[in-house]
Amino acid sequence: MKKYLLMSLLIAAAMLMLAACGSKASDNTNAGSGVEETGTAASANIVIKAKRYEFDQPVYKIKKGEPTQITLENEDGVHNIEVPDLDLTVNSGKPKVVTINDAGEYEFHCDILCGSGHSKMIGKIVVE
Ligand SMILES: [Cu+2]
Repeated sequence: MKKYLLMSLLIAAAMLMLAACGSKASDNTNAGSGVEETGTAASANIVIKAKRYEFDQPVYKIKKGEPTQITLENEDGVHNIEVPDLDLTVNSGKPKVVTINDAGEYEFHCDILCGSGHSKMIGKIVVE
């Protein structure tokens, strides 16, 4: 009887550990969102133009899995874009080539305190 109880405890503990590992693994994939910054040549590119206090488009589209150069141009003031869900920041004059492997909508914002309308500087990258 004692042996049976011990076995059940061991099995329960093993299941808990498996469950914990399983959720951790899926957290990691979400956090990374499959973005890779690559040194390879881009086969597509998008240009995001920023000025006080807006971006030139509400939505920018990127194809899933396609190396895409993201360029930020500041038309006035000093702005950048930060995409928290992709762990990605693009500064003016420093284009980045990224490959995003997970389709979805990724909100970005200006991450440089550029003035009174700073908090309105929000846009979206749609990956499909
Ligand atoms: Cu700003």
